[in-house]
Amino acid sequence: MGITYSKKTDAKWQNNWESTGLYKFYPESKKQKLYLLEMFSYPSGAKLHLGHWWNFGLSDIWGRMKRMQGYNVFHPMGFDAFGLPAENYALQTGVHPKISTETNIVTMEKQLRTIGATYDWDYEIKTCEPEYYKWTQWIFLQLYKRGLAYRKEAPVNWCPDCNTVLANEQVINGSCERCSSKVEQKELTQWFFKITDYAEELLEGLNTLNWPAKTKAIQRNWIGRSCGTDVKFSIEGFDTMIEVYTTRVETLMGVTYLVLAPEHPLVNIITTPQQKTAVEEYQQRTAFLTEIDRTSLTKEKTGEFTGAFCIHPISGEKLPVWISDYVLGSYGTGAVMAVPAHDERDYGFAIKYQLPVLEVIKSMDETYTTLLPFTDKGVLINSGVYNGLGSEAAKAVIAEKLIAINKGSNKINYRLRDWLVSRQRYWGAPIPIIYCEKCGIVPVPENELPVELPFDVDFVPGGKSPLARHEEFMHTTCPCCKGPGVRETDTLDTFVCSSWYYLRYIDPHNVQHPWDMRKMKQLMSVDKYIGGIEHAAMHLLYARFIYKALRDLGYTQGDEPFLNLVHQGIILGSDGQKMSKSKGNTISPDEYIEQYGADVFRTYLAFGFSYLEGGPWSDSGIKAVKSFFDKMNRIFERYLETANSDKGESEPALDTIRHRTIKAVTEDVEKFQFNTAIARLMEFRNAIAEYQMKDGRNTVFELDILRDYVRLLAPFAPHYSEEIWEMLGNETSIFDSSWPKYKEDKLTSNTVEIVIQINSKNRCRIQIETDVTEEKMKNIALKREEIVKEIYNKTILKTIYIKGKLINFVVR
Ligand code: ANZ
Ligand code: ZN
Repeated sequence: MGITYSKKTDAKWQNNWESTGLYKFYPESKKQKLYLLEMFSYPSGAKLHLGHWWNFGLSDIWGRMKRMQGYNVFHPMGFDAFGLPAENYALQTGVHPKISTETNIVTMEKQLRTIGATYDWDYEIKTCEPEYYKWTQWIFLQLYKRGLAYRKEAPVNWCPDCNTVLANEQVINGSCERCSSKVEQKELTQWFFKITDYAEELLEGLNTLNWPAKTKAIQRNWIGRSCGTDVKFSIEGFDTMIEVYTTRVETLMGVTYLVLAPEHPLVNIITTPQQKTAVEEYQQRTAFLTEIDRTSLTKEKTGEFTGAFCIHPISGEKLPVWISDYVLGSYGTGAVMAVPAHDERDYGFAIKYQLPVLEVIKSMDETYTTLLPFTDKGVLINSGVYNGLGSEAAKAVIAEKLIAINKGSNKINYRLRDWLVSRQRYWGAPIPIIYCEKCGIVPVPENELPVELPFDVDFVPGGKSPLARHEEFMHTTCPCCKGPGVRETDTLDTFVCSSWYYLRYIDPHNVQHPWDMRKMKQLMSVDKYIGGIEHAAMHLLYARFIYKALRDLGYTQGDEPFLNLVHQGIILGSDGQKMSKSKGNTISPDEYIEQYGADVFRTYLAFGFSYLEGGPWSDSGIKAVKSFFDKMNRIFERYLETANSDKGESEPALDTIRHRTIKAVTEDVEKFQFNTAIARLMEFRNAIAEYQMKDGRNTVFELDILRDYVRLLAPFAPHYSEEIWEMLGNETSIFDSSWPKYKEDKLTSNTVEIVIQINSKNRCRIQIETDVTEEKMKNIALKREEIVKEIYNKTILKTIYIKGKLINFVVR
């Protein structure tokens, strides 16, 4: 009986799964829940591409194994449907974002089914639908009520091409992450979420998470906890003080000047009349620079003297006060004490403006000739009573002294900034706020949500939100005084939509509440979250913050949304570059599916690349995987041909391989090491085939071994495995059967491989019990076909048997 596998098999089983509801999630099930989540997909116009198969097809392998292991797997899918690409596409083509997005979603839903992934589509969500963004707006209002959403004028990153502000996280090396235009700085009134209130908890919580170390490091770095001291310097001729923030207070005696950020509020007060023009010009010149430009280490330092002097808190010395853009207004106190001998930036600045450089730390290592700036720890010199102290000790002693004389305090700063959530674009969730001349900022009452995004909008961006040109949307009545009001016309950053979608999946059709608390408690947290590492500093931090904020409002339980995180690697173009349409190096999976079927393609992806590392695309191994399928066909065909014959002897060696394979595949899939798992299955297949062909005839086979084989294969090749499973006489889905279990005592074999030689030449090998007697060994060997034909008509002169290794027949 011939077995064929093709895309027809795929369709047969996809239809079968759909009609039997195989992937329906049953919340009432008594089995242990397991929430498997892949990051949202973005409904782009393109057909399903390689990345989708890679992300969604392969994580499905893990999910299927878990299902067979007896978990009640919750595996939803949906669409992150708001955002700039659809809006920019609309600007190019005139197709309304709502229409293009909806069309794309329909195509993608259809295509995602062809991957054969186990989604329960009843739980699908789309963030651009009012049923969803009603609750995005609701979350905004909850945060607003608790003071966690606020509005302020602030210098923001402005992308001149996208015509919108960007969060710090969306600026990559000074450029817009979407369009790569150079980002500018602008003063604007914007909405922020107070993520900084959670800085410490977001940092601490990382210790509890089973996430890749690199990702935790990125988050730690982004949160940027810094432990230091605020130090006060009085200003000559003024009552106020300049407060600086330093992490190196032990260098206090080496301060030779102070630097304020150009936008520091004291600048205009203390600048002398002679320096006024120069200082103001400098302020104007630096106003549009972004933080990235300003903090660049390679950029030449610039600055101006204010004409003012301050007094060193311990030595009482007079120090000049300068301004420079390398000091940021938004970090620490916006002012630094410059120690040019021990800080790179201060050193560059001091050399350029010929300011004194005073060395106060020298290396512990006597043989070391100090090159300035010397930024390591060491021993204090030129520091009066502190001379001879080590850096660490001096830090404590000097800080104590400053505290005692009321000139200092210990301080913790974070690099993390509040999350800027307003965008001046059309295709997003409207911010549910009304401005009233009389009442000020008025939140839209919850029972009036959603604030619907109007359809008929001229969405050409012009610096203001396109919604500001929609009279009907804009003008409304104030919920407080019933007088005239104007709506907020900015929309929410799409990262707000994606910061809570995993909660809505749990209860996507609830019209009363964002989710049912009982269901939430039953399903949260996400047990395995899969997505790209590019989300390390944005989505993954935002979602953790929102989850914690909602917990404090009583809407979630537990402290973290995603306990386990896996980053898939990236499949690059065959040129080693990131795949992109503009580079013309994208790969379409369609031809491969057409030619080989979904399972060969899935298995090839899983086998040909490391899921966690990715790599450049090549299809050179796909034929080998196809032939692996052909070879698998043969072992099943042979079995089916002999299924009704009597059973042969069982083979302990094969049983050992079986149990070893079960163990290895289970462990590898658990770790997302799919490629090695498949290599094991290939070895197992070879062992089965060898056994079947032993003695040159079909050995009647134990069904048990084949059943285990197909079940181990099933997560990788779900359609093919269902087909085989059915042929083996099963009436229910293979995915309703259980995952094979190995027996510890079967892992070590009590068999050895013996080489059979004739006149010292290897002829064949056999597996045999370790304690086989020479007599039995000889009998078995002489019955092997390879040997029979060699000694036919010859005389055996001698037999040499080396226990556990070989048997050699000397013949003539
Ligand atoms: C004196 C000093 C001496 C410093 C020395 C460094 C080395 P982190 O770790 O990032 O917190 N600094 C403080 N506020 C700043 C601002 N608004 N803009 C730019 N730089 C600022 O770094 C803290 C250090 O960065 C502080 O310690 C300060 O320089 C500088 F040998 O103070 B230090
Ligand atoms: Zn009002």
